[in-house]
Amino acid sequence: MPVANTEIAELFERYATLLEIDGANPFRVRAYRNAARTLENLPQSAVSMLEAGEDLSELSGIGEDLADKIGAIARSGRFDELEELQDDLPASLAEIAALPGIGPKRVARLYEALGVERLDELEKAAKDERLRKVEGFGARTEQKILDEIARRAGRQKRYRLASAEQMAAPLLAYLRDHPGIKEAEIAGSYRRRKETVGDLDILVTAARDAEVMEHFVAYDDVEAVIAKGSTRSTIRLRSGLEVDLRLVPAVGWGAALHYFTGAKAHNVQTRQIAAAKHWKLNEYGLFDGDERIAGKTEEEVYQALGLAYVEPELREDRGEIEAARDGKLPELVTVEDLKGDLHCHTRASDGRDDLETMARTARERGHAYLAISDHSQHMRLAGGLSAKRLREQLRAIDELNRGFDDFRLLKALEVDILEDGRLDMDPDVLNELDLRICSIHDALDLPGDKQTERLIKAMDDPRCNVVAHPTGRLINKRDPYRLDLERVMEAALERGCFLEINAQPQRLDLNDRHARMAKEMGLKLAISTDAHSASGLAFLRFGIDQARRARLEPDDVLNTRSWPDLQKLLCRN
Ligand code: DGT
Ligand code: CA
Ligand code: CA
Ligand code: ZN
Repeated sequence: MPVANTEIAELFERYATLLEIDGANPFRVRAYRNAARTLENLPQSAVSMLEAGEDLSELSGIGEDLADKIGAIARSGRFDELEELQDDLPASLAEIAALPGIGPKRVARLYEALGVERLDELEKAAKDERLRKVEGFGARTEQKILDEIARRAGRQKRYRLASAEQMAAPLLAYLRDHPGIKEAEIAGSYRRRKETVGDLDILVTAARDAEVMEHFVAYDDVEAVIAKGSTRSTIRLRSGLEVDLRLVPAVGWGAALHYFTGAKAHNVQTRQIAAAKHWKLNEYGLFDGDERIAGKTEEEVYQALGLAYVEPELREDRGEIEAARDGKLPELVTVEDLKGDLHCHTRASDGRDDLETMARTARERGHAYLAISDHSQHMRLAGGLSAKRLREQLRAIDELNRGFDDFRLLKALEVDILEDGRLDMDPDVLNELDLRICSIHDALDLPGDKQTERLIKAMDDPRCNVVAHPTGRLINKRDPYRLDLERVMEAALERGCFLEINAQPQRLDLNDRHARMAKEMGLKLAISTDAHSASGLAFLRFGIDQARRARLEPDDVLNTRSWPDLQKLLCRN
């Protein structure tokens, strides 16, 4: 049964939160959190690993007990312990704990002091100014909570691209497996690689039409069949994600793929170009009266309209039509262009694997280099490195590098930018590194001008090379901090610093619009995984997705270069 890793991770996360509210043993709480994180960072689906007979307890952070629980969830789609706990503690408490600035301890306090169990009760308590009377809450928290509740109410659920992919890939394989189905592709925002998707739009052509829809609605993971027709059906998966399936004639495959890939605003443009030639473009083809001009392939449709082929990632009506007409489309960067990865963690801080495993895996992935950038000591909870521990790591890196002739570990550090803009490491030690990744992890709610100055001050230090996850946002979880990104980019450009596209599926930071802004200013970017395990090194392609949406070409990306060339570029003097 295809339960996505992220779904299991969410169950564990919710369980950990409820345990914490319940005052359970912190080690137990942490075990579930760690397992959730391992699952989130796992590139293969845990369920398919189980099906292949693999032993999940070999994954770090997952013991036999947790491996059994994952197996049980995979079989039943349910997590019994969570359901039992929810008999005693209202599940809605976990929802409240997830609000920014609250957390499990404060939920317990609210529950005891005011009997607040649900979001609507919390909202009422905040509106009645009763919250501020509880220890640890003030008028400001009250307002923050009200803002957040209002924001959530106005938002339909959108799924992170990587989560959608974990649900889409097995479904697509299932469809392609059917002997009557010839072609099957996912169109829509998914094909455009948008950072979140609202629903999946699948197109198929078939030899035996009648069987297609039966096969589709018989899929294991279906929670509800919303509509079932002869050419179109809609289902809802257990995660809540909806999927549209359309059966289209092969002769119009390209036109349908174009139409349902969108975006709508792009389609409006292409339809107008057709109309100006007195033609008609729709999901069945491109027509001159009754005569079909094109429609079998997308390439054919673009060509007939006098346009170069536009990659799906660019189809957002952000100038791509004009570029396609004038032959000025960018040669988009691909994952094969990347020569290495410039940000990752090992066990020395909060990563899961050791240096050697990270190195071996990166080399097997075809990387020529991997920068080891554990946290600096300001990140105490993440096991940040002191100067002494960093120097030990540098020696271990030298040792390992002696064993490679086609690969190199780069010496780096993810240095915390302190609240006053200083870097959290002795300058002499920083000078011993190949590069320095700098980032903000605390005081996220500074006013915009202060946060901007903090970042620019960090870049004033000639040792700063790359600013990691520059806006700090977490998709669907945390907004970016207040920041004048344009000023930051200008400052980076003046100083010979760079910014990052962090490829963690929950970060994608910079996002596509910001990355495009950088490109237009002439600022190059790193695409890095920020991997916290060897398997996390597979996430580069999610960074590439957003880079392509931002029109980035190989030259715009730092790590398309060999290490000697990159080294020259990083040199700030
Ligand atoms: P989503 O699902 O919110 O992430 O975004 P999309 O882009 O996948 O949008 P969706 O699922 O509503 O529709 C899929 C594609 O179908 C959309 O990108 C363009 C096309 N489409 C849907 N409705 C219309 C329409 O009314 N006019 C035109 N021209 N195209 C449409
Ligand atoms: Ca869609
Ligand atoms: Ca749709
Ligand atoms: Zn990091």
